Amino acid sequence: MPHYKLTYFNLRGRAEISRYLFAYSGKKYEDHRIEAADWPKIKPTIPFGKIPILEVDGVIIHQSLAIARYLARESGLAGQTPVEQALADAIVDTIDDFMTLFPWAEKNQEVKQQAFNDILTNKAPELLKDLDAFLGDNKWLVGKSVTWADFYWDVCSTTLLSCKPDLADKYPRLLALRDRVQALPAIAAWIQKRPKTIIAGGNQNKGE
Ligand SMILES: N[C@@H](CCC(=O)N[C@@H](CS)C(=O)NCC(=O)O)C(=O)O
Repeated sequence: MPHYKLTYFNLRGRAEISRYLFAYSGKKYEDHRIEAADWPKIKPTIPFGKIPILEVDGVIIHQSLAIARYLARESGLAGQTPVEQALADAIVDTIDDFMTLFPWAEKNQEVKQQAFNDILTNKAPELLKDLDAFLGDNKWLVGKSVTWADFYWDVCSTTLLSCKPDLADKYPRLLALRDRVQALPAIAAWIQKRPKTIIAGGNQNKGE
């Protein structure tokens, strides 16, 4: 098995989808978490200067979703057919488009909070309505078995619900999907044991 080293801040953020995929596949990896204070001296040593990165036997892969897609393919979680794979990719990109609307790195807390409130109140309902319609009464978002799209929904909605707990109350099917993902034994075990970290931009008093 290759030697895997995942580098990110001590946050769930853009690394958590890959941590879910490692947890589910049972592959061993180094969950390397760097301190924010050390970042300025580490940044210039990293190709493209952003994290997460995944080292696979020393080869550096950047971009969180390229990393996660690679791990999903390796673990049979990318979708069972080329069409399912495209649909899983599309759902991940749709959720990611929404997550990137938030000004995670904004320093002015008032501006940041206002932007978060605006997006959660005015833009989230459309995404949730569309995701709920896409899921329908199916067990998983794509095909007949769990894929990384279901994981991404759980990872991102955990962050969103921490910012606005009643966000998805109108969508019990989407909430039930979260429950199904979190009930997978390997995911349940990871959620139990993962470091309790803050959410950049969310409720900083809540250890998530
Ligand atoms: N699209 C990239 C975004 C990477 C990114 O912006 N990472 C942030 C942390 S979430 C980062 O490295 N920030 C520090 C910096 O830009 O110096 C991905 O998904 O990996």
